[in-house]
Amino acid sequence: MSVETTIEDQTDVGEVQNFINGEYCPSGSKRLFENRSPASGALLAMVHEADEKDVDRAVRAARAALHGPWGRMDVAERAALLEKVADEINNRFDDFLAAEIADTGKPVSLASKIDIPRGAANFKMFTDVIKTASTEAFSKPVNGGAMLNYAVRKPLGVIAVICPWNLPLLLMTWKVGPALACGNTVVVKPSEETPSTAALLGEVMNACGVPAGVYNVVNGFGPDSAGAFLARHPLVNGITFTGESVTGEAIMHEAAHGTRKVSLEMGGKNPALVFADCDMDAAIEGTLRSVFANCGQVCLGTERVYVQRPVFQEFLERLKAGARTLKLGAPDDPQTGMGPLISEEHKRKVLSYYQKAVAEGATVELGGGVPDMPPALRDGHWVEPTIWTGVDDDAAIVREEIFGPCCAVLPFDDEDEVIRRANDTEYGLAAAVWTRDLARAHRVSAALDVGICWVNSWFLRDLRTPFGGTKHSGIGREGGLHSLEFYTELENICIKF
Ligand code: NAD
Ligand code: 6OD
Repeated sequence: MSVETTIEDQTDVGEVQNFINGEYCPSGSKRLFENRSPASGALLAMVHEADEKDVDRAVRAARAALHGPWGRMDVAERAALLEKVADEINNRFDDFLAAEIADTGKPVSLASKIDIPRGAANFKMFTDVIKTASTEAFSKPVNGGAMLNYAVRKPLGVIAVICPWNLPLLLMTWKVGPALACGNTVVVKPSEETPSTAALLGEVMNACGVPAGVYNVVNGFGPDSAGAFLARHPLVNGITFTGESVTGEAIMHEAAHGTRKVSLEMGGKNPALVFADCDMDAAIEGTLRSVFANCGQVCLGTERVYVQRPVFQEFLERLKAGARTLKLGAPDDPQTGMGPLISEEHKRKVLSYYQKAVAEGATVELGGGVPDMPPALRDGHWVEPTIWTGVDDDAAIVREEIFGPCCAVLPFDDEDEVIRRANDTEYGLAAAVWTRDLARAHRVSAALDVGICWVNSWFLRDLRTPFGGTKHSGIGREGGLHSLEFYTELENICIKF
């Protein structure tokens, strides 16, 4: 990503266009930017950057679609169409898989189990929810007659969906699925790093007969580009965002103009709490996944691991041994266990923390540098899985979100102490607690200031349950009925009779 050029400069590399009103459209300004493989640095495609007029056309197409056939469909018709979309994603599983692993560099073993199946499931699950969603009704006598109050659920309107690069299809459909199920129309702004699966979904929408203008995609960057143009567009009724906390704050600021609704899913600095009574095999397996899955680029991932002193050394040795077995390699190799970071810029950020750790006096238990990759992958954004000990709670690597394959392992003595230290952060997204003591599991999980707390697991979730963060990790909850709350307006109708 990043080098800008124009349409006239192009040779024979593939292109990713915007998708507006059911058609693929070139950039109005003729500006293109590169999409490169994070694994090899190879040029994958040139992406058409939407200018302000393109974004305006997309938003207006979305607004018009609210009043076309889409707006006249009942819930059952809409749900049937979205179920077709889910099926068609599964029919084109290999296309989505290839696009996702090319854009992100993530291993095929991960994307084929998590990203693409969830991309389809997000449409199915929310159609199930909307088909059975009810509203309240109250009737009572009044002045010799009666009144009936009931609520009707209406779409919010045009939804701006602004997405990150770490789980592109999964996190985009997590918002587009419920938004469409509720009868809204959407304009999606994928991350500039990962434009391909959002573009591919346009083909699926057309193939399934989703009316033009219901699903639109504009490509580009954040400030002074498609992201900012979309967030400030006055015809956008709600903005749903996943990404960095600082970006979420800027978007919330924009949303204040015109009093638009926002849902923000943002950063984290998530703790794992490993008690001496845990099932050690499960704690090691879960923590290896929560630290290193997707090269540490999961918002729910663990970057602080608190381990009770009696099992500290055993846990550390086993975590290191497990991390040593992670095979770094090409995304399409089924044996690959860990891919690269998303970009050169992100690699610089992660490596700056690797250096800071040393400067802060950390003991580098594992990794801490750049791996020696085979020639075909040398221009990718590779870093080593890294584990530190010997740092205080106020070290930068313990306080700031790194979003890389690394964690600090810190000893603790008792429950109250570890709860206090786990909560001592500006973030509040997720936590994992490893213990066999049921009473402790209930006590500790309830005491943690987070949106989701796993006990003896990680990344396991029923999609009908609330998802979101506290403090700087976000505002609002999505998932199941909670998504319906965000993507709809409730109107109270009061009838006197
Ligand atoms: P980012 O904030 O840099 O970008 C996210 C999106 O916002 C991109 O599409 C970007 O182009 C756009 N954007 C940037 N500035 C904008 C602006 N001023 N106006 C409008 N749009 C703008 O985030 P990222 O680097 O893509 O993702 C990594 C971050 O996302 C990490 O902090 C991670 O914790 C967080 N994240 C959170 C969750 C969650 O559910 N809480 C999930 C995944 C990722
Ligand atoms: O599983 C989900 O629905 C979800 N929102 C996951 C977020 C992962 C963050 O990187």
